[in-house]
Order: sequence, then C-alpha cells, then structure tokens
Amino acid sequence: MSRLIIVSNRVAPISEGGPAAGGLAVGVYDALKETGGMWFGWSGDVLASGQPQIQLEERGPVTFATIGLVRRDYDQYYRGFSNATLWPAFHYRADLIQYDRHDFEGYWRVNEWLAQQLVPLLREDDVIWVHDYHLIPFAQALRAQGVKNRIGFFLHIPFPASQVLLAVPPHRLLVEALCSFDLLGFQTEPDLRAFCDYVVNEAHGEVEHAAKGPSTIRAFERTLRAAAYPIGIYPDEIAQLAKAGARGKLVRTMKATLHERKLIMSVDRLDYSKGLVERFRAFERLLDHAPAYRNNVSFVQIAPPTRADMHAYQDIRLQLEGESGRINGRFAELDWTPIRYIHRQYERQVLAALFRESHVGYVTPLRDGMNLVAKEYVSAQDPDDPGVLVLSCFAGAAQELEGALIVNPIDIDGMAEALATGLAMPAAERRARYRDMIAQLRENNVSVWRDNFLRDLQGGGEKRRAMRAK
Ligand code: GDG
Repeated sequence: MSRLIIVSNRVAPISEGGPAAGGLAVGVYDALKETGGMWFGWSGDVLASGQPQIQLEERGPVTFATIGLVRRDYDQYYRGFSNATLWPAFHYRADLIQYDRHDFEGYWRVNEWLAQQLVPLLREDDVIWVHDYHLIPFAQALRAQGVKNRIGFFLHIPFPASQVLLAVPPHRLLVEALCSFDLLGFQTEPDLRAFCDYVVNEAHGEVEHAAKGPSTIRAFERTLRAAAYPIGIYPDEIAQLAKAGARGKLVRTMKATLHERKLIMSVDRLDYSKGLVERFRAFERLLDHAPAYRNNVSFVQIAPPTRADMHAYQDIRLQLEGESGRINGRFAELDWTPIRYIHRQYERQVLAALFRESHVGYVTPLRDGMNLVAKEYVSAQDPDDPGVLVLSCFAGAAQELEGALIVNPIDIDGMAEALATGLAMPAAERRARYRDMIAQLRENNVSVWRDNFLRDLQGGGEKRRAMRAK
C-alpha cells in the first residue's frame, strides 16, 4: 500500500487530548492517525537568523517532519499573501484584501523552498495530499523538480465567486497552479461550482461533469479532476469526550454558576469571518425583544486568539470587547452577566462538555468552508435531551445539517428569532432534528472524507497510467 504524505502549512502540535484550536489540524490528524504516514510542514517556529533544518519525529504510526521559517518568509508567505490577501478574498471580504507584490513573490518562493525540502523524503509510490490555501503552488513546485507522484489538494476554506477572486491580482497564476494537482477537493458543491465557473469563463477551459464521481477539468494544458468532499469528524468520539468532560470539576462549577438559567454556547477562533459581532448584536436583540429572557439565559462565547499579530485581528478583538462590554453594561444584574466572552483556549473535552450542557449551539459565521464546531456541537448532545443548533447558511456545514435552524448572519432579527425558537423548542422536535443530523454525521465521518478523497486520487492515477499504456 502506498504511504500517505500530508503536507499542510502548519503541522499541529498534538497533545494528549488531540490538537488545539483549528479545524485543519483536527481533521488532518484524525485522518492520519488511522492510516499512518508522514505529516510535513512548518513547525510554528520563526527563526531570527540561520538556515532552518527539517526535524523528524516518529509518533506511533505517524512521522512528523517539521521545519521553521525565517522571519522574512513568515511575514511574506504566512502573514502577508496567505492571511492578508487570500484569507479575506476567499471569505468574500474584498474590503479587507491587502496586496503586496513582494509578499506574493515570498509566497511563491516559500512554496518552492518547502517543495525542495520535501523531495528527498519522498518515495516513488507515495501519495501526496496537500492542504489549504497556503500551498496552492505546491504541486507545480514539486512537478518542476521532477516529482511524478499523485498529488491531491484539499481546500478547507470556501472557493470564492470569480468576481471576488478577480480582486486578487495574480488570480490566474493561482488557478493555473491549482491545475498542476491531479485532484482538487472542495468542501461543498457551491465551492466546486465557483471553481468550475472560473475555469470556464475566465481561463477558457473545459469542465466535464460525471454522473457519479469527480468532474474532469481541462485547462492550462492540463487535465485533472475536481469534486466536493465535505470534511467530517468522529461524532462518537466527541460524544464520549462530552460525557467524560461533564463529570469534570471545571464544567460542574461553571454549571453551578448558571443557577438553572439556559445556556447558549459558541466557540470560534477569534476571526472576522466567524461573524461574532453580528452574533453578539442578535443576542442583544433577543434580550430587547423578549424581556423574559433577561436574567434567564447566559451566552458563553469562547474565542481563542489567532493571528494576533495582524491588524485585522486586533481590530475585531477590540470591536468585540466593545460590544460585549456595551451589551453587558446595558443588561447585566448584580447576579447575572449576559455575555461571558472568554478570549482563551480550553481543552477539547471541556468544550464538548459545555456543548452538551447547553440549550443552543450558536454557530453563525459570515463565511466558513465547513465549520467543524457545528458538527461537534451536534455530536456532543445527549440524545434524550439534545440542544438546538442555530447555524449560518454561509457555513459549508449548512449544506448537510438540515436539522439545524438555518439563519442568515446579516439578519440580526432573524438570528434573534432563531435563538428564541431554539430556546423554546419542545423536546420531541429537538430529538427529531438531532437524530436527523447525527445520522448524517456518522455516515460522513472523517474516515469517509479521507477515504473518498484518496480513492479518487489513487483511482485517477491508475486511470491515467492505463491511458498512457495504450
Ligand atoms: C478551517 C476552515 C473548516 C476551537 N477553539 C478551541 C478549539 N477549537 C477547535 C474546534 C474545531 C476547530 O478548532 C475549529 O474548526 P472550524 O472548522 O470550526 O474552523 P477553522 O479553524 O476556521 O477551520 C473551516 C476547517 O478548516 C476544517 O476543514 O471546517 O471552515 O476555516 O475542532 O473545536 N479546540 C480546543 N480549544 C479551543 O479553545 N482544544
């Protein structure tokens, strides 16, 4: 059997309880721990000087191959083009896109350099699976060094509509580079459609849809395949974590402070794509319009820091601190704080237990490739007395989780209404919605995601070889 090589920007530090905040790390680690193989990428270290060296570490069936970045590469490739240009563009925030040619050159250069570092570690029959927007040029860079292996790419974030992508000056180079992969995976059908639309209308390529399986793309003198592979989780593992966590002291103490009030829970990296400000305002609207909820419901927002050295992230933090302070100032009582906004990370087990204890999971990103929190929330519920998921229509997860109360995060009144509906929903309806969603999550768990992608990546390779042999 071929060895699986995972390449992602960051190789996540894995602690006893699994990876910390970040959906890619959670999904990739879950996928790799069963099959074994190698995980290659940035260690998270930024070096002031010197030449970064690869570190190899064997842990069970997984070899972690990590390397540091020098300061200039970190600034141009990671903070610059990846996170100040691509992240906002791919999340439809054309207003936040920053572009600097030198950063783009740095992005390309670091991709080529990382590819060079990986080449000596590769074996002929390795299957290479590259993840996310930091590494769009990676296959092109490997091919330039003579690598013939099958190389697939999975985009964890949305693929934007062409009119938004056109705002990124080197959009054509990016899509051309994507066409060097053998298989492209997107989170949802709308993302796949957006990519195909660019190929046909901007790159004058061709798309051939298959009745079943990936579409065939012909563009930039390459033929490749592309499909939607919605990422999953292991729902039963989360349910176990939630049950164990609920017995822990931290969660019991927290529950005691609620004094029987209902609980609304949110967990997100503190990112402007997650719609936190709109979410806070909708909770305020609920308290305005339904005074019975005052002093009867608490909203806990856990938002661990992320990319805190970037302006846009400092701005959203300040904005959120302002909003939570203002709303709490308006409504708090001596014995009740409406919003508990916590800017730090907790263990996975604690999060799962808080999901289980809560009445509403409030997951309302402005855009999100998938959103694993939504899936974790459902998985953590008590099947006899489940909470209700309020979910943004702009999260990829909304394509699958039809049992959620789907909201538009721009519609503050609509979100406030959904919160009220969720808080008052009868048990029979909550159970029916939960059953529907948990069945879907079990059927499309993270192994299914991985296996479907790898089947198509390997299958595509065999088909190509057979075609060459003719
Ligand atoms: C990207 C895409 C896509 C959060 N806070 C803590 C913590 N987390 C964990 C959550 C969840 C993960 O981090 C976040 O995943 P999401 O999917 O919600 O969001 P992104 O980080 O933006 O992930 C996203 C994903 O990749 C996978 O493809 O779904 O659309 O943007 O697992 O539970 N974990 C711990 N402490 C925290 O405080 N331990």
